[in-house]
Amino acid sequence: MTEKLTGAPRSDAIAKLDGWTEVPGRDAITKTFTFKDFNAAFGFMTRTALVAEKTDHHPEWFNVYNRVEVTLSTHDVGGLSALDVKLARKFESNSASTLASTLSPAQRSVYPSLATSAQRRLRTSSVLG
Ligand code: HBI
Repeated sequence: MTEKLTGAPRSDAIAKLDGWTEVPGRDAITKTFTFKDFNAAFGFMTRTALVAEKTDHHPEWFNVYNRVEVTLSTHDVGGLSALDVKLARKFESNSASTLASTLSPAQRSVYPSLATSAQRRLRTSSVLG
């Protein structure tokens, strides 16, 4: 059973995350991710949505153009839990690996039909070396 984080375990867990801050008046953490454009932001949301679904733990998020504001809290326990910390880490690793945010418009135009970022990454590395 997931339990709410409190005291030192809670503050230590937040301190180890990169760029997440506490939400005033809520037992939750938040981070705003900024990408090159909407394409990159939505690619990030697409992949992290699949992670959330797989882990059965979901973000509260807001997207406008290249910005994704993410808030994490565990509704079942009414506050921050280890599930939020774990999902925060997955969001961080995903934002770093969002390839669409690194491809130039010219490069991206070469791969309009690639189905997955993995395929895109494979093709790009072979092209870009
Ligand atoms: N996502 N953030 C968050 N918090 C929850 O408590 C939660 C969830 N996703 C699914 C989920 N709980 C299920 O266990 C059901 O309680 C809906």
